[in-house]
Amino acid sequence: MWRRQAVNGASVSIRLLTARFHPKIIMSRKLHARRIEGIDKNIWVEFTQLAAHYKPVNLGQGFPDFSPPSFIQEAFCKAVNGGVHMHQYTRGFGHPALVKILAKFFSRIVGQEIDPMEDVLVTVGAYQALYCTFQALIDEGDEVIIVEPFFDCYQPMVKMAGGTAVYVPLKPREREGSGQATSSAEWELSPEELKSKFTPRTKAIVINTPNNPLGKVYLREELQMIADLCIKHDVVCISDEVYEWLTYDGTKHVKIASLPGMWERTVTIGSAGKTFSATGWKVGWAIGSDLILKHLKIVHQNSVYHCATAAQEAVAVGFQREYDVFGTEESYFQQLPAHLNEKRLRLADCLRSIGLNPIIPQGGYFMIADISNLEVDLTDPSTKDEPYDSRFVKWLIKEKGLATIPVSAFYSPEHRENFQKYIRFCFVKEDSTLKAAEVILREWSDRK
Ligand code: IK2
Repeated sequence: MWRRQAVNGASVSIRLLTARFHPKIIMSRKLHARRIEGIDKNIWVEFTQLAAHYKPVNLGQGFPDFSPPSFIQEAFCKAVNGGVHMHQYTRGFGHPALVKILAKFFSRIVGQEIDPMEDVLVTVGAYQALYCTFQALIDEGDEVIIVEPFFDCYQPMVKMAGGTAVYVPLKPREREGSGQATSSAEWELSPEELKSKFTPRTKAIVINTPNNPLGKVYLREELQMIADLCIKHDVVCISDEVYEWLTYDGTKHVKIASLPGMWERTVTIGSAGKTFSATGWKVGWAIGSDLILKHLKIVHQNSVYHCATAAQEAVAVGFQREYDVFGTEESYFQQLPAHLNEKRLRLADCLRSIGLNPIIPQGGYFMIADISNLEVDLTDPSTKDEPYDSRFVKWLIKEKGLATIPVSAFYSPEHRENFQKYIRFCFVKEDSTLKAAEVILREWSDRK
């Protein structure tokens, strides 16, 4: 049905969406593909909407609320003003300047000659690098081992690729007496348990170091144990290292791709968003042997094809600068973790002072804390079927004006029920934001 209506002074015909045009009525077949069934809920969609509605102090989603360093902002402005070619398509698998410097930079770290044109793929954030990897490597019936807790998109991406996720947990080490773990270093993989998850159908394992949400940074020995299993069972390792520069207390990040025999079977995933505190730019990459990367490129060329030229140019300039000052005090890769360490300690002090038991992260953007000591009357009927941490977090947003993220979202649907007692705080925030969060938490604690 059509109706005439005035729009900006002109009379136009508007099509009214009546029942006659409703898809439910005109389509007799189901509209969605089976591969997207059961993955409709998304923690970031849900909590971003809640944050937009209630405008809480936001220690929820992992993005800095401070500016990226001036050298990279200037590089972006220069790129945008850099002539017509900065506004047009560049090389689909990655802007030449960016793949060249990524290859040069990471060759030095991995200890392997990385070919910029063959071994690097630039993507729309680490998200798309993960998506290309799963789509390119996983077949119907393949199993993918995922270490829990894990960045939530791994499981739906494995499902969309037709694979089956098999989970193995990081568990807090048993302590003498009744004390709980206080550091992410105490969360470990059991070698026996991990070994038991490998079957003839295992195609890949996904690890994330430093880990989101826990902050665990895998030791070389732990990575060697994983590497040995990958080699023994001829399995690919997908190593999500988006927080690679953010380690604390002298903890060293080790790339599993740098271990003997692992370059050929590892896809390493990175993010310029996390590297340069510019998450909105959505520039990421996958690096690995061309024997694997060529398959990711097929997915990329037939889906996204290309990423924003000016943003890639700016990231290239940023990496060139970091290459030149690597290992010096001028390096952003040294300055950022030092700066974030203060925020990490500050948040930990605050959480302890109100009786929470934070798990101190060795790396990354986040700190999780046990909320089981907190007595809260969660009577909101709209959340009654949700895990306890999710109900708690919604209550905290609505009643106290503070946003965090429930840690059960980083567990598989099968295991979520057993992990409802932690919430995740992002400490990569301005001091004023952390201060506002402290005021809320302390006032609440004083009133209890
Ligand atoms: N991999 C991990 C481990 C990530 O944490 C992220 C970004 N997560 O941020 C949201 C949050 O946890 O609050 C990504 C991949 C995706 O990175 P990118 O933004 O480059 O796509």
